[in-house]
Amino acid sequence: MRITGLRLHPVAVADPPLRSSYGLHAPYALRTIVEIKTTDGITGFSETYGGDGPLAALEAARDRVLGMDPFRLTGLWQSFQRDAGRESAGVAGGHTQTYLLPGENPLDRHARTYAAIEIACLDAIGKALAKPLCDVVGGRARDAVPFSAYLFYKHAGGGGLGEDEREDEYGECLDPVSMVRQARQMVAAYGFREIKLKGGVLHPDEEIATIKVLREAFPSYPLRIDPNCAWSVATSVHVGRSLKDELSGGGYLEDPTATLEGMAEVRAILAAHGIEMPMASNVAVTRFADVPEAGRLNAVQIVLSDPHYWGGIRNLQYLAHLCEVLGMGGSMHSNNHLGVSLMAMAHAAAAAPGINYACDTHYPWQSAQDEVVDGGRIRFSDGCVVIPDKPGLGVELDYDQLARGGERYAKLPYRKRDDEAEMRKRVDPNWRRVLPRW
Ligand code: GKR
Ligand code: MG
Repeated sequence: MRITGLRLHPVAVADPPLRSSYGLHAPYALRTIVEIKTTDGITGFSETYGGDGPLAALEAARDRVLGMDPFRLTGLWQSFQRDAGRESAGVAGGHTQTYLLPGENPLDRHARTYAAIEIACLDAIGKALAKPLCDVVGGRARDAVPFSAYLFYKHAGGGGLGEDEREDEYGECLDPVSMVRQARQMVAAYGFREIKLKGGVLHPDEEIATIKVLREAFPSYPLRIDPNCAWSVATSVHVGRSLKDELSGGGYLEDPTATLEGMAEVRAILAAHGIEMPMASNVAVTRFADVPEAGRLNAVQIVLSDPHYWGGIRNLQYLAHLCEVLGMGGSMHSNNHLGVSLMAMAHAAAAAPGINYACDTHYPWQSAQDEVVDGGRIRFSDGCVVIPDKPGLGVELDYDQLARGGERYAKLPYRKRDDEAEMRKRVDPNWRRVLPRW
């Protein structure tokens, strides 16, 4: 089998005005749907970050993808690794780069591009062998993958612009009470059994109060909070001490502060107060080399993997295994995404036994109007995505929907996610991302 065609479909997906320490989500998130064709007449799909940067990187890979045998993934990975190696000397700032938005970090640019090709190849291989993708990469550890309810503080609005403005399903949520309403609504719709709150938006005491009311409303649910490094070490310790009971029992404190050293300090101070707080990260740990270092410093106990920027599904399996070897847990990070990406995440987690926490997903924030998967939105059953008994990822594309996504994309004036600019435009003209903010 050889790859004979590579098609890249940029799409725009309506997104509500969600807040984080990065700023504010724009009315549309950008994604790219990748399609490969093979000599056997098989089409493989994947979904990755959107906008000019990811598109140009994929376009630049066209020559090495065309003619390639989709089974020969190791060679492709090595060629991207060589590119990354050549560039690394020129990338200034090392780890400081990781505080950029996921999908914008130059350090994992090649891993992201490779991942988009790898997943499409694995989808094609699954179709060629008539096997689900997770079984092609060694077999599944689970048939159903649990996801968590990913709560966001948000302004009023459902995303989209003008005539394309969407219904505001969850309403404005800028205080603890409305957040409980959001959680109840999302749990009722999807059956999630774990909850993650995106923090770093309101004063930390308001966010502490939010977790406390969520605990009252969901007494048995593991709870997590992730302010994306918005807090100093002292504030992180304050939050950890205030929420020592609420975040125990399967929950965790995710990226409260910047750098592995900062995370290690928070963990050590909390331990000195008798609090064994599990710390998770998708910001301080973004490369394989970070994982042993995070263990050595005792900075991170749970690594959030992500096939989109950790170099695809097989690298995610290696990562989950490395975490197990080092005595760490595994979870999964998410950005805005459609069903192709959700299925890739589900297959990856199914085939990686070390992913032992419910995965994140932004999926509830997107709507059926934007879904490009044939047959519409992926369904959840009791908070899980069940691995379908279908080859590859188990989904086909709806090309009319894809074309609509492309039309929305063509009309947009921006080609890059910029939450800071959006925040200045819609909420506060003087807003800047400051770390730590509190
Ligand atoms: O969508 O604003 C967001 C999130 O903050 C996202 O960009 C993060 O990458 O979900 C992510 C996280 O866990 O850090
Ligand atoms: Mg995070």
